[in-house]
Amino acid sequence: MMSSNIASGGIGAVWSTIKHAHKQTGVIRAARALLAMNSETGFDCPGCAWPEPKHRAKLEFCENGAKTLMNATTKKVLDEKFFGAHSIAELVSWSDYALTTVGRLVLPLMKQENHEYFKPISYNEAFEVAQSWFSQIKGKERAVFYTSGRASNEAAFLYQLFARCFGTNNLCDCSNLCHESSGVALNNTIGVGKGTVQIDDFVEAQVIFLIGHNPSSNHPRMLTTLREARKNGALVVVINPMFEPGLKKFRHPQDLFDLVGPAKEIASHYFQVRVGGDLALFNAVAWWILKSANSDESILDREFINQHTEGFPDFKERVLSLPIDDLIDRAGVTLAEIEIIARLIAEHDRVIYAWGMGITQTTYGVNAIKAIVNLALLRGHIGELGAGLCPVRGHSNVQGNRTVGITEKPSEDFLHRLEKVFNFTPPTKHGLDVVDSISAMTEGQVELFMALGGNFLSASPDTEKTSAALKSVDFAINVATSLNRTHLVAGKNALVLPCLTRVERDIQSGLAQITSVENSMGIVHASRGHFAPIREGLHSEIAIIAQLAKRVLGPSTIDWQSYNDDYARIRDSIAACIDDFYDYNERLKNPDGFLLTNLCARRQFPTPSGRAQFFIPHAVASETSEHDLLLTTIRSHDQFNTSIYGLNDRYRGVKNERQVVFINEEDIKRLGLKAGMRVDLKSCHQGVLRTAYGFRVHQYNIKPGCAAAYFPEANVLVPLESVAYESNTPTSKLIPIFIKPSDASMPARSDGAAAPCNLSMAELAGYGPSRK
Ligand SMILES: Nc1nc2c(c(=O)[nH]1)N[C@H]1C(S)=C(S)[C@@H](COP(=O)(O)OP(=O)(O)OC[C@H]3O[C@@H](n4cnc5c(=O)[nH]c(N)nc54)[C@H](O)[C@@H]3O)O[C@H]1N2
Ligand SMILES: Nc1nc2c(c(=O)[nH]1)N[C@H]1C(S)=C(S)[C@@H](COP(=O)(O)OP(=O)(O)OC[C@H]3O[C@@H](n4cnc5c(=O)[nH]c(N)nc54)[C@H](O)[C@@H]3O)O[C@H]1N2
Ligand SMILES: [Mo]
Repeated sequence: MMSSNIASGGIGAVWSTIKHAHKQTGVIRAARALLAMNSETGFDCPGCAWPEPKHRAKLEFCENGAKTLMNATTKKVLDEKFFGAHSIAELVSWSDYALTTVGRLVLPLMKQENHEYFKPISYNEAFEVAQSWFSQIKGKERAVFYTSGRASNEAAFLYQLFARCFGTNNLCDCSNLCHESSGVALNNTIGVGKGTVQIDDFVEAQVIFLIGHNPSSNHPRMLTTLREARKNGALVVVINPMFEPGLKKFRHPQDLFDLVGPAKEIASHYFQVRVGGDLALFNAVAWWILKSANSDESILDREFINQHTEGFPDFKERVLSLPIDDLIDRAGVTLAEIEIIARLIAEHDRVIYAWGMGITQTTYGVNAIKAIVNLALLRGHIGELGAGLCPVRGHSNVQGNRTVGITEKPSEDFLHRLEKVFNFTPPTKHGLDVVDSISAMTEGQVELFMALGGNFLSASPDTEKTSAALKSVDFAINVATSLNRTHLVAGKNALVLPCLTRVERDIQSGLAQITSVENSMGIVHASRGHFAPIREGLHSEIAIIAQLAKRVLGPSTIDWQSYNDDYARIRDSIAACIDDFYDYNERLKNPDGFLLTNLCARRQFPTPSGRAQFFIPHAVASETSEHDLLLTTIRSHDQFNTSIYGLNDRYRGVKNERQVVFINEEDIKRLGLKAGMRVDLKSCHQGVLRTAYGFRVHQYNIKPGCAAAYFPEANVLVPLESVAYESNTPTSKLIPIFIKPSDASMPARSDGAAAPCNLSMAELAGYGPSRK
């Protein structure tokens, strides 16, 4: 069990950073890298999307950003000898940890059908091979282009232009698995799919909600912001089924006084909601506020509601008719707790609502976010200093990728602009998102898969189904910095094209190039490479896309080579297509970058009616089938998504392993289990049984009836067909499971195709005493 005096940050963070630096980069090179990162003339942290504060510390980084950076600046390379010595089949058997830490990709690689080894080739040979593959495709929509959120605005814009010139909108991305639910919910309510706050708002806020996210591991620099807010008297309210020790106490790792003094409290309030219970919880809070408003109207912001919103009367009527006992039962909290949360909202004018994956990756995730927006609208907590909505983004440029056109559902307006600026007819039919791409692959409708970064296989749900889907594709092209499972599995024939990382100098036609990114708060700023490339001749992502486009598209109205030679020209083209990027090159010279227009922050809502929409909740039918526990999948402190930097999860007390399942003491007893024992986890969806074998029971302070296991190890349990309504995001945070002690005769880890579910519900319940 965790100890209650664990604090996030502190000496532990410093020590962990040094240890990692020592293994990956060397301590001096690491120190140089850390000094350049997030400085005004350096590069953007390749980790998360949390913004830099206006007054930057000399060293502006966090432990986890530092680990991501160490991996990018490692001196270990995968050379000819490496690929001669290890077959693809052997590499597939390696753990994600081993693949992450073995070294950088520096050689273009080719896999040919039925060959056991990757063959190193030159970039030029690779482009020729790719050209011949593209020319064989029987239909343009039979190609899928995936993007992870680390590409710069310039690379992302060029990539979508290439895909659309080729003839498809199949531009799925990691957002489909991440904040898609936020985009959908915010677009439908306030008219813009982004947050409304700036970092300064946190310092002014009276109350800050942290809903379903764990900044102590995933956005550690946010803790510095929260600490400032606490100093100014703000209350920080956590809503999370797991007790996250790192959210309770914090020591700033770059502040000497903080390292030795008492740890600072972050969370002032902690509510342990049931997994998937957030929609019910926020509806119950709205119920309490509206009911109280019957006797005291002043707790509503009537002026805001009248001037800026639509749908209030229907909303009020519906919410007051909701069965409150049912809501609190689903939320797994008491009415007294609902009252405390409601009062925090009703009695304060400056409230920020921040949320993450705990909300977006659930069946009713879109509605849960709309229910959060309802609360902000009731109280006018939007577009005022210290108040607003804050979806906390993941990848460092995931928001920017969307802004510059990475989406399978482009707006008509954007396509018209592309047509006008580039003189070609872009496809108008909407493309495939991640889940639909996997289904299309399974049905034999995809011939070519290309990925600009990311790890499509391990990031997607239903690992075994996704693996089979990727294997069925004829051709796969992965542009990447380090080796991962997708590169080993995707495509009967495959290319892996290594590229520069953001931290390396990118020289084209003799000139050092800059790129740009957009952070979680809509600020676009420049990023400059600092280190010499790990290998001479290593191409940038932009160079790879431009060279590929030149060859695949042949004579074109677009001068791809000029984009390759000078990235400022790409920015000019972005500005020609998206008004908000006017004077892009000029404005990028400002060391703090520039802010994209956010109408909602000015209380202007670009919805069809010009008003923010109240969401009218439905009475929700039971969302889960029979189960032993509701499983959520989470990140450890030592990973960045599918890159596993270490095997510890410091704050949660896990050491040297990842096959663990977090269960409450009460449930361990109820299910006849013992802490420390190995168990198999089973999910059954639409008649298909999925199993994750051999997880160790870790007794933990998690909401009774709920369990947690790490992503990507538990992805095998997430059914491809189980998605959030409206956003089609896999429900990685809400998986009903059965659990039973491991059968020693079963394989130690999940390895086969999903077996048909030939057990009856009653037999399945035998996996442990059922809850009901
Ligand atoms: N170091 C590091 N930093 C990262 C990443 C990383 O892997 N490592 N990933 C990046 C990316 S792409 C993203 S999207 C973000 C992710 O950052 P987070 O959104 O923090 O992601 P998760 O670790 O998935 O955290 C989910 C949190 O939600 C809680 N939770 C689970 N289920 C529920 C639920 O039903 N309701 C509520 N209220 N809470 C729930 C979990 O207990 C956990 O604390 O971080 C980014 N930053
Ligand atoms: N069960 C479950 N599944 C989840 C989640 C969950 O919480 N639970 N979270 C989801 C979320 S929020 C996300 S965002 C996705 C993440 O999905 P992805 O973004 O696809 O996955 P990553 O692990 O971030 O991708 C890492 C790989 O990107 C490559 N890479 C790193 N830097 C660069 C670069 O600069 N350029 C290029 N070209 N390549 C680079 C490296 O090869 C590395 O192996 O996973 C999702 N999957
Ligand atoms: Mo993400």
